[in-house]
Parts: sequence; structure tokens; C-alpha cells
Amino acid sequence: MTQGYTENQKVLDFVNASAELAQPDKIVWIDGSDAQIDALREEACSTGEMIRLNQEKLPGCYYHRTAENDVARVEARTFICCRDEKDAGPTNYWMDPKEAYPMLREIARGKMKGRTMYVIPYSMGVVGSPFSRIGIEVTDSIYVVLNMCIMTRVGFNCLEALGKDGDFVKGFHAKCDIDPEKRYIMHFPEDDTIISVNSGYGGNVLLGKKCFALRIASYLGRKEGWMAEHMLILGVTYPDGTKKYVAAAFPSACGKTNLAMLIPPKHYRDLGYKVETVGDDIAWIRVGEDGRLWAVNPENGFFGVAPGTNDHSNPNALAATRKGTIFTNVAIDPSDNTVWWEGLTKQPPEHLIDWLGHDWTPASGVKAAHPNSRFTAPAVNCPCISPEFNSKTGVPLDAIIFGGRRATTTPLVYQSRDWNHGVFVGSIMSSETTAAATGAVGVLRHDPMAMKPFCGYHMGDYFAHWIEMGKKVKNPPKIFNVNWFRQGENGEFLWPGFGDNMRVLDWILKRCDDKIEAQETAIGYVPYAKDIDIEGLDYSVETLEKILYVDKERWSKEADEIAEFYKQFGDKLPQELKDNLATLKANCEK
Ligand code: OXD
Ligand code: MN
Repeated sequence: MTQGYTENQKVLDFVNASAELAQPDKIVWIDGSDAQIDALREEACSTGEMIRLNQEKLPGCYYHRTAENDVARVEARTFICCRDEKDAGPTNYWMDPKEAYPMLREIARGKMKGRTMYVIPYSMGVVGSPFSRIGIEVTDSIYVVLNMCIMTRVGFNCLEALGKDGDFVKGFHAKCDIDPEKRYIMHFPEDDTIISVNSGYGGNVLLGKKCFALRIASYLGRKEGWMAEHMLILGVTYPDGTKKYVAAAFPSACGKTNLAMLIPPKHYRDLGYKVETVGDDIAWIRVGEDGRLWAVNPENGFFGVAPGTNDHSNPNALAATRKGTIFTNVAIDPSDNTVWWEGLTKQPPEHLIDWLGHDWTPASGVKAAHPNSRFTAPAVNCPCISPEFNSKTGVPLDAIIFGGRRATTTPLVYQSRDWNHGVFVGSIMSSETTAAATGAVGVLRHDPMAMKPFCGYHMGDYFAHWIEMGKKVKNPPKIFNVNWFRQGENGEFLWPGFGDNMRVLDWILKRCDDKIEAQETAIGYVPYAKDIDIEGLDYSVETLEKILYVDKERWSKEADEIAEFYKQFGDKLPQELKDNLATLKANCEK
């Protein structure tokens, strides 16, 4: 059944074993061709799995609804299955592979009967780049196939790149019965294997994304001396043509896509500043021969949060979704068979079909689109995609930025004193939870480097890996922390965000060039208010000073809280982080 496409016995064995277990009626290999994609769209529309949208207004765009109980990543059912529990660490759920494999086999046995199993050969990264890795995902979902064809580089050239003997990441996905009680997203980093059952939601089933490019890749990166991070990558072009690149880690649904596609304020544009997007979610980072850190985006599309995306917040993302895009769990406007979500327009349409398929009017009192509804858009659609997007070597990083959603305490921006302090700053990130994962929204939790849900091994070892990487880079990027989400007494946001974040990026890049002084504070270097450009903005220096203020009392409490958080890492917590915590505490007492 599986002959003819590859001579790689490991691929054939994996496909055969998957088929033996799940017993599909048919196996179809995905070559990623337009003809095959069109036929699959057709089939999905004929069964109701997808809906064809208005092809004049939204050419090549389709719509999909997940099951009501299956709308986000499920962290409590996401496991790292390494042999020794200690290697998964305290921030991951763990299951012994000896228990996990048989349990999963039982769940998946015969579950593709009457269905087709699709075999997707895909590359994370440009095929043939030394950064890139090949994966094979088998799945019984056309929705998954079509999403993977947008989000990754799918095709038989991936099989060619593997050759007769190449290794790859094995991904098995079966929808089964979408039973939340038997939903498991399982990672076997020691076996390069991912198994996902009983879900159809993107983050759980597009196995190239979170499962491979973050959880498995972070494990590989530690073993092989590189890094897989939950980071966007953007390039800033200066009026004189100079380019600088920044990678930035924010927790899910905290504005990575918006920052990656930022349009600078008018006076920056008039001067000739430009921002271009290399990636919006994941960065694979290596030490270059020049002693700098180089980053690629291993993905090929954007799996972005739809609500809140509009002409003001992110015109580039919106433009990217106007063709060849799959929309999931947004609302449909039946008047013209297009899509709508909260925040797309100020005035909602009079009548919609909501994400559950029900009639909806503005008086319904519920959201028309699910808060974690998504668009899957090809990266090439993005008007500001960087010319370096397909670069095999990636882009050199001038700055790394960490950022969370914090109503108080964390200033608009600050700079770490050195690499190790920067690692400390990343490790103490906390942020309010969002709808990207199931569970309560708005709860403050620690999310080191925005990797809490995505680190494929012990977080203490992950911190140590960051420290080690710092030793290998002669010219490390400078490390910063930002917080766009400071609130006033009445819960109002104190910083305009979106395109105006350029003003903060500008300060950051000036600091990278040592072009500007900063105030030394208890937590690191903070801008003088006069150095944040607020030209053209109706904004007071007093407010700016307020959100740049470092409140030592609050930070002293924060330090105590970090000490509590750190306890779980025990002996694995690097001394460098302990030292930085002691310095923070001492600085706050001064
Ligand atoms: C995502 C997430 O989908 O972080 O990128 O949940
Ligand atoms: Mn993400």
C-alpha cells in the first residue's frame, strides 16, 4: 500500500504500523499539489467538514467548526512521556511511555475504519536549510491536511530530502470520537514521536506546530546546542537601509502576531522606517559563525487569533486572511457568506451564524465568534512578509524581548544588565491567562519565556540551556522585557499599543547600538521618559512616567513570590538565576 513514494524504510514502517493500528480503508499520500488540495477541499465541503466561503470576496477561503468541547489547547491533557519523570520536570504533565503507548494504542485501535488515513510529509523550515527538520504526520482529518499545507512546507521534496535513511519526527493523529475524556496530546521526545487523539483543534493536531516545533524541538535543541522558542521574529528597516532583527516571546494570544506585523506611526513611516515579518509564533535559533544568534521561522503560515484583528490593530494580518485562508470557529455573515468576529468592525452585522451554528444578533448576549477562533493564513499573503522569510540561514538577532500581560508592576520596557540577567528576566515572566488554552482566563501565572506550555523537558534544565547558549555567543543580542498591558485605576490600558509599540522598539534598538542613556533601577535599565518618542500621539509624559516607574515595594514582593516559584526547580535551578534573584531582592531593599 505504501510503496512508490519513498524508499525510506523508517517512513514506510511508521506508515504501515499506523495503518495496522488504526485500520483505515484507504491511505493517501499528500504531495501538496494544488490539484490534490482542491480535491480535498471539495470532498470536505461535500461532507460538511468545511464550508466554502464567498469565492469572489474571499478566494480560496474555507470555514470549519470544531466540536464545542474542542476549541483550545488542553494543557492538562498534554504530556511529556520521557522514561524518567524527573526529566519532564515540575511544569509538565508526565506519563511513563510504558503506560502511555499501550493506552494510546487501545484508544486509537481501529478508529480509522471507514476513513482515509492521509500521510503528510512536511518540513519545518525551508527544505534543504541546515535549520530545518522533516516530519511525517498521519491523520484522518482533511481539515488537518489542509491546515498543514498552509502552516508547513508539505510535499514529496521532503521525502527526497530524507533520502533512504534520514530521520524524521513521527506524528500520529486520529480524531477518534473527539471524546474529551480520552483526549491526549502526547510527546515522546526520546523517540521523536507525537501522538494526538480525540481532538480536532489546531494547537492539538497540527503536529508540526506546538508539538514538534516547540516541545520536541526544544528537547532536540538542548541536545544539539540550539534553541526552539515561542517567539515572533521581525525586522526593522531604518531610513538609511540598515536592518535590525528582533525575536520576542509572549504567551499565547498576547499580541505576537500584532507586533510581528506592526505598522509604524506616521512620522516613522514618513522618515522611512519599515517593519517586516519573519515569523509570528516560533523561532529556531542557532549560533552563527559570526558569533551572533541567527533565527528562522520554521512555519509557513499564521495560525492567528481572529477576535480583535481589524484594520487598526493589524491591517497586515487582515490582508493575509483575504485569500487561501481557513477560518475556524469565527461567525459567518450569511448575507454574503463571509466571516465576522468580535472587533472586526465596530458595528456587528444585524444577523450572523455564530461559531456554534446558531442564529445570532447583537442582542443575543453571547459572542458570535469563539474568543479563540482562528485564521490559518499563508505567510506569503502577508503584505509585510520579510524578504528573509525563506532564507536558509535566517536572520541575525540584535535584541530578544520578553513580555507578558501584566496590569501592574512591570514597566512598559526595561533592559537586562547582561545575558544571564536577561535569562533571569525571561524566567520570571508571568502573564494573565487567555482563551488560547482551556481553563480560566485572566489568571496571573508564571510562564517563563512564554514556554510553560511548550517546553519539552525540565524547565530547570531549560534555564541552564539558556545560560549555556549565552556562553557560546560572542555577540549576544541584548535582552529586554516589555509590558503593553499596564492598567490605570479604572482598568483602562495606559499604553496605546499596536503600531505605537514601534516607539518602544525604537528605544530598544537605540539601546542595542549604545546610542542612548537609560536609568539604572532595581530591575535593570529603564528609559528616561524623554527618550520614548511620543510625537504625533495624544499622550502625557506623566502617564509615560507612571508606566516606566519601578515600584521597589511591589518588586520586593514580586521577588519573594519568584523565590516561591523557583523552589519547584530544586537543584536544577542555575546558580546564575539564584544570584540574580538575590540581587533583585537586595536592590529593592536599598
Ligand atoms: C498558538 C498558541 O496557537 O500559542 O500559537 O496557542
Ligand atoms: Mn503560540
